[in-house]
Amino acid sequence: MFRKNGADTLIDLLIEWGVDHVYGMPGDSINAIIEALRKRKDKIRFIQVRHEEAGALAAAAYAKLTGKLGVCLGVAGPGAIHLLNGLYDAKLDHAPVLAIAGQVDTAVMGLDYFQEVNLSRLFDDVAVYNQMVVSPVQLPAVVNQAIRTAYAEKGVAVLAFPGNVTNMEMNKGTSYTSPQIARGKVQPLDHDMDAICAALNQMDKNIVILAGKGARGAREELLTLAEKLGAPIVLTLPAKGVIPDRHPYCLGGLGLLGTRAAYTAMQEADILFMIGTSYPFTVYLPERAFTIQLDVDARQIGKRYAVDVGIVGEAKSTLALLNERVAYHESREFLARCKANMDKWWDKMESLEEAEHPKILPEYVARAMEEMAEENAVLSCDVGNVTVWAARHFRCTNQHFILSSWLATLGCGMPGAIAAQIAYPERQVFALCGDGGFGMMMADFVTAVKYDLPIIVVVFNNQKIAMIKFEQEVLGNLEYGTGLHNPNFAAYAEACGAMGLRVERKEDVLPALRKAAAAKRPCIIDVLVEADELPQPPNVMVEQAIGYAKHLAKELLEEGKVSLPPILRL
Ligand SMILES: Cc1ncc(C[n+]2csc(CCOP(=O)(O)OP(=O)(O)O)c2C)c(N)n1
Ligand SMILES: [Mg+2]
Repeated sequence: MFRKNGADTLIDLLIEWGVDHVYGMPGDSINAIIEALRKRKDKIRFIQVRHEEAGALAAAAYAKLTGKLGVCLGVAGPGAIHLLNGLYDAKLDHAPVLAIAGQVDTAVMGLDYFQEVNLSRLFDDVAVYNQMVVSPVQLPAVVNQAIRTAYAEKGVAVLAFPGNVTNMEMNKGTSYTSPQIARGKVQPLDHDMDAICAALNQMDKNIVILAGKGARGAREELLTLAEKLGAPIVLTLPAKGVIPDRHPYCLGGLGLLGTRAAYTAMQEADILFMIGTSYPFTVYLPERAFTIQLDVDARQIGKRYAVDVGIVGEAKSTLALLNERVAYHESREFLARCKANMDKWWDKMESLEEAEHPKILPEYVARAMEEMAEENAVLSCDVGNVTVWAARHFRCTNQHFILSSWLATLGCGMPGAIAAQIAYPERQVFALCGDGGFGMMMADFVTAVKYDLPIIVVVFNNQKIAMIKFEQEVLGNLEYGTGLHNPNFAAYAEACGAMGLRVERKEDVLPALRKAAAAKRPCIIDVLVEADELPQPPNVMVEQAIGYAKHLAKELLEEGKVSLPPILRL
């Protein structure tokens, strides 16, 4: 009679945990796992990727979007190594992911065998749970514990399976634990609530709310609080979309990619209320303000910035409690000033988007995407200047915006879109990529084609890694190593069996987006955009100005010419 082996049991357990797809590339040490996936393909889909990094990035993005476990798979040695970057993305963004890696057979382990890599060491830093499964007896409990830990610690669990273990028959005496995790609610202490209320109930103070990703899902509570306090809300980039960008209380983002209004509000804040964020760029926070920090994770409170009152709790339920207790602040003067600043900012952004220019301006492309994106679209954003255009010129209403927030790994955009389309087959999904970022993972565009995922990849093609060019210039250096030799990405899309649209004129941007959206098939829109458009910071720091001046002087001395950016329109 057919008895289940280790691989069958692993896949059964994944199904019991509600995992409905796995990203990976088959091979040697994981052949038994692939066979087990094949046998259960009615319940769990195997998404074969062309590079394991794309699989791991997609698993991370899936977990960020849905809160559910993302799962990826790679063979011993090279496959496992390829997973690493995507796993770090999950680690840094606190996304629950399970990585399954093959390993050489136990008979040859420790003998520098073909494709043998010390996986326990390789994954040591990235994983919250990191085990090699050496016997079928241990397998079910360890698989369950790995997944439980990934959920409980919102991190990466790694399981390495020697090929022979996945082939072993399950023993009769194996103990089966439960594939489940208990969930609780993190609630603040009364005493901490009293302290926050006392601080927030002081009248005539300028209160600024800085909301992060932890505030996702708490839109209503956040807006009620802001309304009661007369406090503007600044959003960190991972929290983009938590409240609509054009909401009268919203001051957009903070920092290099942020808005001038948010910068000014921080300078004027008497009280800063940080909610669900461990914002890293502390130079943009007030020099001195009474600071309250609310986070579900006590380790984040006071980590990088002096905090006067820390409070542990979930954003939604804690803000609901708080809203019952905070007093209504009559004064709207600070809020009105912030809003006026924000109106000015939006006017500037609109003038950048609409500016006449011989080439297509990237700001215009982001705005055109905003115009035609559906309310519940998912935007998966890559890293580079393209992040600035998306942050500032795509005003979210209800769209879900994801990116590699903390690792900021180039190439995350397209795998994120693949995961989004798998998670939400009915929703419109865009990847916003620079040519550098897309180029890193472009092999996996065929994965979208293979699995009929109608993602729309918009490539902001400036034939440069433009963000780095800008960094070089503000450091006072000359541009070096930043040019890209690109293929025609639209032709590439066609060669992959998808739709490809190359856009060289501004008036063709919107029609191309509409055509792509109507086609409901995978598509690349290759938009040739102005390369020298500067992502101006909201406030130019003295060192940046000096650096830029040095760069111009060097250009003049070493190259005999100065290439001023098209227009410094801000
Ligand atoms: C894996 C990785 N390598 C390098 C970087 C450094 N980096 C950040 S942005 C960037 C350039 C992005 O270029 P592109 O995708 O063309 O976008 P653009 O800035 O031109 O809009 C680079 C190289 C990174 N973040 N990740
Ligand atoms: Mg580029």
